[in-house]
Amino acid sequence: MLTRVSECCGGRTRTYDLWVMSPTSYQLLHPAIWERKYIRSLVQSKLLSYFRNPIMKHKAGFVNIIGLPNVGKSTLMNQLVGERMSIISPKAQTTRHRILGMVNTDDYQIVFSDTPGYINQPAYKLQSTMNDFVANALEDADVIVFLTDKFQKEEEQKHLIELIQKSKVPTFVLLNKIDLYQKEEQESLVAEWEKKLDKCEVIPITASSGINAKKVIKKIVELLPESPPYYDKDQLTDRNTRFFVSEIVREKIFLNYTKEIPYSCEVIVETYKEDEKIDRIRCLIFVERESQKGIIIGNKGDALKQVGIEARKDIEAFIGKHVHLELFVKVKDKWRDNANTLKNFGYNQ
Ligand SMILES: Nc1nc2c(ncn2[C@@H]2O[C@H](COP(=O)(O)OP(=O)(O)OP(=O)(O)O)[C@@H](O)[C@H]2O)c(=O)[nH]1
Ligand SMILES: [Mg+2]
Repeated sequence: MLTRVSECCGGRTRTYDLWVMSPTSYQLLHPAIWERKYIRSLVQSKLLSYFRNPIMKHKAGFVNIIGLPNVGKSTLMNQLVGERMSIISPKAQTTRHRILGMVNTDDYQIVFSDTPGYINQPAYKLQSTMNDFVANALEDADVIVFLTDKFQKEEEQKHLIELIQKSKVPTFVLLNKIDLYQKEEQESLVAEWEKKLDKCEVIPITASSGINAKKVIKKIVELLPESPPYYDKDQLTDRNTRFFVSEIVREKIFLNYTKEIPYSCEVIVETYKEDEKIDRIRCLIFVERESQKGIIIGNKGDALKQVGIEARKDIEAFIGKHVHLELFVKVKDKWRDNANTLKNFGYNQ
């Protein structure tokens, strides 16, 4: 008997096909074998466990990482996935998109979402769009991971705390950067968060070195629903190479320039040509004003050259191939507030 079982979760429907046989139909199929004591007991025990737990045991689900900017969300996702999926910088608001990273084993598939840091008072349409990614992440998760650290102000986390309190999705509070805490300080902060979000388990971690990362995975898997995988088991992310190339260039801009410059830049891969031994990539860096273009290029082009050298090295490591990288700078007036341009830049997912 083939049984189809469906259940709903966060707007998605999961369907399982189950083969369920009654003991009598099994006896009818194999009457001769049934007489043999050993095989009979084996079949009976298998069937018993099938009837006790008829749905397959594989687990899969969506785990969304949220928090204020700069708490270490991207560092955590990269650490858990074991790959450099998301770009990281010491500056706030580095991540601008929602990026999936998957952890696959024979028994489970965890689909992590790294999200932009929540911005309390968005000044640009770009930032409102980034906040929308966070709002969606609160709705379509099987498990939420709320990341915080001792440097975050109570007032700025208030809105996210309220959303978590209202949410029915199981949530972990991960207290990050414990490498920078005294033991007593860590203990008192854990106690404080256990009080503030009393339905959530609080786990202290160091995302950058992976302290307590295994514990986090174990706890998440316990909460995941039984489900077949959502993606191929050899898939690590939903994004293509062009996306990662543009993100790597953007990371180098975040690391090489100060003040408003990194925030005024967007990177687009204009052409990507794959030759046998080398990939030829041409990227456009958009800035908002002519004066910013001069700063990006630098004296005799030195600043842009440095970005190119650093980005090319990382892109080559990422794709495992030689790369010829060209960077061009263009002005796109007030792109951060232009809905159409934002859409063209991919801020509509
Ligand atoms: N000491 C220490 N630093 C960390 C740890 N985790 C992350 N960081 C640093 O914190 C800074 C921000 O890390 P990100 O992973 O970019 O933070 P984020 O939350 O993704 O930031 P946004 O993308 O801006 O929202 C970087 O300089 C990281 O190296 C940690 O466990 N310990
Ligand atoms: Mg980030």
